[in-house]
Amino acid sequence: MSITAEKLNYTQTFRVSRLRRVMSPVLGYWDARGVCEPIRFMLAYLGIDFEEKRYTPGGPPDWSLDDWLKERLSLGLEFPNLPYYIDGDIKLTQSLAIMRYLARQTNLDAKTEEERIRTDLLEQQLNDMRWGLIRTCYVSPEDYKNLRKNYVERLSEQLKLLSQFLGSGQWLIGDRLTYVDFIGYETLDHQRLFEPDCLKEYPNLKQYLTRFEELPAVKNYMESDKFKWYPLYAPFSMFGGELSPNKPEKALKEFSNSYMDMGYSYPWKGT
Ligand SMILES: N[C@@H](CCC(=O)N[C@@H](CS)C(=O)NCC(=O)O)C(=O)O
Repeated sequence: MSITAEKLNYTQTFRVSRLRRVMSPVLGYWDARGVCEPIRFMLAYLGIDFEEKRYTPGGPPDWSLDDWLKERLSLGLEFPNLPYYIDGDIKLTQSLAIMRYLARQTNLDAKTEEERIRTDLLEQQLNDMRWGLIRTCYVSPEDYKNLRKNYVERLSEQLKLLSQFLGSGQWLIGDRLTYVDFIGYETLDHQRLFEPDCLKEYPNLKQYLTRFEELPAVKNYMESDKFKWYPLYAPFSMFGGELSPNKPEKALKEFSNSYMDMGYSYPWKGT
């Protein structure tokens, strides 16, 4: 009897679910949202139990990365990096590869050529956007002021294009939630935390974020102790690593490693 593609898929699915029964997958990243939170959201949405390993950077002035570096080469990762996702004998890094892997197994991937065109385009567009913000913030206090100003000037155009792309759709590729929506939510939420009024002219983007937050599994996750609004980024980032003026009340209570407590000042306050 020949092995059909269907059987192979069945075998692979069985193998993955068997491994999952034996041990939970492990997700490793810094104790921050960074580029990992879309994966955490996705796992919460899918109801996948996983073990979380959160690494903590040291304090100033050297911001030691030892907590991660001491394990970096011992995990059997082909390209050691954070985030990583270890699911039995599958050991992945690169956040987008991890998300695609999860999406393929759970119908959160694109199914038609038209959907693939949209997910590929969005995945890269959103990735550029989130790294644009990260690059603006991982700079010296002297450079930050101008970079922030330039970034905010360009942000509205980026949001306008995304708003047009979404149009009256429920989700980014249309009426079906896919893995790119998890990147979409995080990317837009980081922008509005950075520049609170930035979505004012784009009601469909605001509604999109609310729609995402109201997905029952997402809502449960965001109301649980597992979700942390802050830090978004490393403590040495000029934004998102500290007690932000825009921070929701819940996060204010939880935050324990404030940039300001370490004797640094907020560049945007001019202090
Ligand atoms: N393209 C990679 C970027 C990964 C990356 O830059 N990770 C940072 C945190 S955002 C890190 O600290 N990596 C640990 C390392 O380089 O050893 C992804 O999307 O996963």
